[in-house]
Amino acid sequence: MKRALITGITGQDGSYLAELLLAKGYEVHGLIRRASTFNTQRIDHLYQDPHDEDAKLFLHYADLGDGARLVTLMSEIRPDEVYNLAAQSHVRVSFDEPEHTADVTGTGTIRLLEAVRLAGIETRYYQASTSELYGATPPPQSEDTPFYPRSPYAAAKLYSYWITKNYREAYEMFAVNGILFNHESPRRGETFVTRKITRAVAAIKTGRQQHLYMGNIDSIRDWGYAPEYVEGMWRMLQADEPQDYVLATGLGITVREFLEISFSHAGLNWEDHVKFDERYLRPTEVDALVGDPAKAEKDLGWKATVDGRELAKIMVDADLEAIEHAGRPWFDRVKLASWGTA
Ligand code: NDP
Ligand code: GDR
Repeated sequence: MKRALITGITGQDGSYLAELLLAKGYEVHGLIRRASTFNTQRIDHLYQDPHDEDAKLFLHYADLGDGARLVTLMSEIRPDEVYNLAAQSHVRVSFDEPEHTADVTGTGTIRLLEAVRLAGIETRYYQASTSELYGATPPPQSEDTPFYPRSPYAAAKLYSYWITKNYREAYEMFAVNGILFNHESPRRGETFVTRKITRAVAAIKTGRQQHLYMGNIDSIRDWGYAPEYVEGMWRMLQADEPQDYVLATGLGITVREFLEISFSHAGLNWEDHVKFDERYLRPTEVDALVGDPAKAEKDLGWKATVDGRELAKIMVDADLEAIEHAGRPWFDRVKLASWGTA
């Protein structure tokens, strides 16, 4: 049985990846942050009593700011595969908290890579790199396109990209970067633009909200469907050689078009409800990201099947259903979980 360690398991991607690896028969270990309230909503449906002999999912308190803890856990768990998905991942917030973002999203990566090295284990390492690295470089963007980061978040991820590559070359580690374009789902964090829109559509449709305040709606993004992207992460670690790959759909649409599709899918006109608020603008914007995923398709047989237009409808339906059922859209059944070790 293979053993995997996922940082960021409580996030959108971490939850889908945990599902995927458990379905493949892995023993899965996830790092969670101690918080004053439960933060495991996205994985509560995967809960297994750790006293159960058949338990395959285990959670450990840790933070990417605590290098010693990472070394201890890496030595104890000795995973075959490590997926580093943890980050302060919000671009707008990174302008408000640049130092914290650098520490978690940048320096956190070297702490984890050092933990692998110091534990002296043979493991395959996945780094969650991003299309934000391309920043001001116009599309289409591929593995060969030069980087031009436009935010503290992207600059921190640039460090993580290069240090991952450096550990691959310096220590012959199987360490790869997945350069993933935006990917979304009903589990997407509520302050990213797609989910902000689809939640508002559901609230407006059901009479709970009147207006939606937005920033720059001219930017273009290549939005894909998160469950398909975690499959791509896994495939990168099963390859014969460690290489970096772009995952994208190849279709770019504007935020405005995502608004139009989402509102009209619910029988609404977006222009009746959307207002501008400059607080959602960024000091430097990334105007257009559209990926070229040809290498992943050729080498890994990976291809996105859901694009941004389809995704908007999936997410609106899920948020409408969530309101109807006053619950979480992605769970068939929610188990009462008590993960803590304390
Ligand atoms: P989320 O923001 O949904 O999840 C981030 C995860 O990181 C959460 O589990 C969070 O924990 C954890 N985390 C944050 N800070 C720390 C810390 N100091 N120590 C340990 N864990 C921490 O991100 P996504 O799932 O959307 O993305 C996964 C990764 O992929 C991120 O690195 C992101 O930057 C990157 N990425 C995402 C893309 C996307 O479109 N989704 C595209 C390209 C890259 P908690 O739940 O406690 O907050
Ligand atoms: P992004 O995602 O910055 O691409 O980073 P986000 O959804 O936050 O923004 C996409 C675009 O929408 C514009 N926008 C708004 N964005 C938000 N959040 N809120 C608004 O009100 C709003 N109005 C307009 C933004 O300006 C931007 O152009 C995401 C994150 O998941 C990163 O972690 C990841 O690396 C990249 O995708 C790829």
